[in-house]
Amino acid sequence: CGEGTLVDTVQAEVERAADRYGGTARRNPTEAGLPPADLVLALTDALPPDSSPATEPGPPETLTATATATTTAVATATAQLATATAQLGESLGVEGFALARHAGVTVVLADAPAGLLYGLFELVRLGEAAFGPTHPVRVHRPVMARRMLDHWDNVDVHPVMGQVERGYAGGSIFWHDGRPRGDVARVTAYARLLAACGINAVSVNNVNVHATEARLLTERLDDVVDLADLLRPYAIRVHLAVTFAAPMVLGGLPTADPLDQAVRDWWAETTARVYARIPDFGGYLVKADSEGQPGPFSYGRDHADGANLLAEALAPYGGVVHWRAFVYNHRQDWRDRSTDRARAAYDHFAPLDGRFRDNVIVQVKHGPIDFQTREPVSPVIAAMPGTRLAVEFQVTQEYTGQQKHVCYLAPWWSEILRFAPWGDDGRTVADVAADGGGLVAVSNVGDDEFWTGHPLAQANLYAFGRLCWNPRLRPQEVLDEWIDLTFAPDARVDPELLRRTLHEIMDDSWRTYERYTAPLGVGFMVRPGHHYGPDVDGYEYTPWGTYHFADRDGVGVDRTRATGTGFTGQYPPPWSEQYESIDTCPDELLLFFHHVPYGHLLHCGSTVIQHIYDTHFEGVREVEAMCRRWEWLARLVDPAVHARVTERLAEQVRCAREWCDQVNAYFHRKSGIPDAHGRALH
Ligand code: BDP
Repeated sequence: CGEGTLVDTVQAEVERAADRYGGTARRNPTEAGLPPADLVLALTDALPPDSSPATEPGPPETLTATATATTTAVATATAQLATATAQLGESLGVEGFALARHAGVTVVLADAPAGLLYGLFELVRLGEAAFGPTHPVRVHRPVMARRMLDHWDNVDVHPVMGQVERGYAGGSIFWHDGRPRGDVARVTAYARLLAACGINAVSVNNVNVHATEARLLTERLDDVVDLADLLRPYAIRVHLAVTFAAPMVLGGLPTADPLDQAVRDWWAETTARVYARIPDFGGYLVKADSEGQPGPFSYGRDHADGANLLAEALAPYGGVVHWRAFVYNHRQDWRDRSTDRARAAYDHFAPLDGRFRDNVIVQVKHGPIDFQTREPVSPVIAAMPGTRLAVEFQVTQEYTGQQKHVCYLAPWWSEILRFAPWGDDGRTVADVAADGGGLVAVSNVGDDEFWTGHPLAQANLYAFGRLCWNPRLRPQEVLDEWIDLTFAPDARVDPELLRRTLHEIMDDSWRTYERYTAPLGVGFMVRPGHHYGPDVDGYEYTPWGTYHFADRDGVGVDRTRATGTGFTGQYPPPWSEQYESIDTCPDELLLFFHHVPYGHLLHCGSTVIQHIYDTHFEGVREVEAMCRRWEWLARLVDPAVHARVTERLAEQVRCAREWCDQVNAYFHRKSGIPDAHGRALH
């Protein structure tokens, strides 16, 4: 992103802060020596060559704020931090920074302007702690170079999906009824919010590319240019979801065959025009041959041919193509037990390992099916060592309560990121993403006054960005940060009570959600189409490939090599063995991998059927407790926030009871086994 613009952003932010705390802010002081200051943000003169062709590296910049410390103290503190950082022997990189406080001066040092921006937001997170007696030298660098949000926003209102596909926070902040929304203030505020979380890339339209959205690439490129201009000052690059059929639907060619020369020329010329207008354009995002989207299969080509076509066009400008691995047959015969949707991504992509160009990022959903509340990690993540992979999460709560339910997802993402596909001493999912294409998530933001519909769902957006920056952060500490940043100190009568109560409500809310919905990793059981609320058999006899196979004797999907679909064989050891055996398969994934009788004894000591009953009653009780806790906060949070959350919690209790009633009644009727504690199962 443009160097000059970024320094301006940091300067504006420093001025804002200085204003707020009664100080002054100065840029690149030319007076003799450094000015007196409490805070110095300085660029080293070791500016690395910028990857953006748009800008020339400028001279080192210094920004200072407030004026109490002496000039000598400023010079000493800055020099000390520079020396300490140099001694660490590692460069800060384009986005990293070092932070320390010495002799009454806090210094943020970066090699490039983006580092200053992130350093400033770290200062905001630290608050007073950054201005205490001392703060040791800390170097911060993002673990993931790519930290991306995908908007599933339609430009036109889609007749079924509306303005935002799977959006639960009102309309799009980018688009309205076929046109750009034009809300500059909102998009700028969003860019600032994302930069504060650490996000540096945004795809601005839905992966299901309909007619109007397709034209963003060509005749409606101006709309994208405008968004890029608003996001750039916060170090965010714009990406575009494109249709594979673009050469036909936009270019009038008779084919979109990736090996056809005219098609290649069309992509090259079109991409050149994009970069002429947006020199720091991030690249394309493609959903191909999936759920009705066009792709290379129509021409007898594979996904490497398809992805490489776009990569070739983007390569001269340093752009990338995010090519999604979410490819499966959504028209399967539910009677045919040999087709397993869980296998699909691996079956399509693993054989192509090594064939993708360097600037292709294969974007893999974290689980093999589709963003369920519980799934094993996708085996694709361990199967493509010769390919850059990005792991995709879903911040928007399609399957996790649609921002009507409290469901803090960071514990779930953290579990996934720490998972070691090759066994405990091997690399983790986070390592694979860090070495490859980073992390991507579907955004949960809309034009709602609280941004995310449910005010507590903001924590998921924040946590995603923070886990991209550092996947080893603990979800509770991320929640602490979010609480501190979200609830202004003056609004808090009792900050400790607020913090403790929010932790009690949110820390375990993902597991609570899991308890009252589909059991033991079996997934779905949601109402077809919109995916909210329970419908145990809703998908059971449909072509979508999401089944639980419950009958009078048992439930679950046999994905073993011995007797099932063979999916367990897609994992490397030890997981291929661990999941294959009913004795070693973790309880929480039992029904994902095995079909078992209701009386099967889990490791936790309960039978499957009793576990279903118990967890569903427990889940409802936990939501009821959340409601009581939230009531205590009536005096501590903004009344409008309190009212919105209260209203959503009422719906969550209603919906949790409905889940509990339907799931328990369903399995009671199927199995005929009563509850060991004699509770009514309806
Ligand atoms: C599913 C959503 C659907 C998306 C699809 C995707 O239901 O709306 O288009 O994922 O990721 O979860 O492409």
